[in-house]
Amino acid sequence: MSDNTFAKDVHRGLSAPLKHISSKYFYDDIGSGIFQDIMKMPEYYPTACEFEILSLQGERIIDRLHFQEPFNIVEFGAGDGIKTRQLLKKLISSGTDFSYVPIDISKKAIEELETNMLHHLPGLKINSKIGNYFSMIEELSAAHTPSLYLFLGGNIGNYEVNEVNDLLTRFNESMRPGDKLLTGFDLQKNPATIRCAYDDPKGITKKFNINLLHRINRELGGNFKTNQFDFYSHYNPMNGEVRSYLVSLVPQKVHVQRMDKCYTFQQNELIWTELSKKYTLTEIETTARNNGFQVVEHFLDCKHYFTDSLWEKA
Ligand code: AVJ
Repeated sequence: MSDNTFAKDVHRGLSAPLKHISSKYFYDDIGSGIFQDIMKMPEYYPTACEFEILSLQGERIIDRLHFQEPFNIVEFGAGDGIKTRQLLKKLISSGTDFSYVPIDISKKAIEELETNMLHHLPGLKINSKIGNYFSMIEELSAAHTPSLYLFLGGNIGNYEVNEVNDLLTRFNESMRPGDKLLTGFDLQKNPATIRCAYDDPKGITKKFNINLLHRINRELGGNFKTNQFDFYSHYNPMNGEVRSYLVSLVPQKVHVQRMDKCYTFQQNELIWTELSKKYTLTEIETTARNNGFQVVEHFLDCKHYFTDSLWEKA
């Protein structure tokens, strides 16, 4: 991503009547490191749940693909790949002929993932792609190889309903009939459990959010005094939405060199940073149907906190 897009998005977000910065900007090198720490917190349950699903139910997921070999397993935004590895391990040990195709916009992320995967699974056929999801799906579809697309980790939770529909429609249009999509959705559950996952006692999630301001200081020459901002996260069990914010503790002005602009904050003014939507199984089924997919099966962890839902292009 070019710095210029970041500068434009920050400018637009901080000039809006309700200030906002997109959660996609959390993940610079430092932010990705803090996210690794979040995934290790006992309160942040989704990682362990999805690990359990892919470790214990990998064979059952594979059984429902009904693909002719060779096929592709295509992954969007693989991260460290530890969870995906559980699934790939099963396929390799059963001698299945497939290629693993991770797609990411970051060359560095792809190179690290490749090294790591090959270290653990030396027999893996890996065909990494650097670039945009949609153009890559089209390229893969043109080769007529059956494909399972992975969109794991609950990343879909960061999208608003209309964005989810746009994204899934575009995936669907680029896929071939019979291709499958496995998506991770965090499920609605005891609201207190969800609240603790996003408002942790050690303040790691706060640090993750404050890093956005550090990133603006580092990359765009901002002068945010980060100790003059707090973090606030709210779960609304009526609609399944966790929304997270930075809060300006005092009236203040912040200058950003790159844009040569000043942004004014009132006391207690918010910067909205993230949506982490929690779904019901019914909502997931409606979402699938509305975007041209048929649900094959939901694979839940034993606590029913999370699902990897397998869909087929109808
Ligand atoms: C990586 C988008 C799934 O929303 O749960 C973790 C990111 N934000 N804690 C999520 C996140 C705060 C995470 N996703």
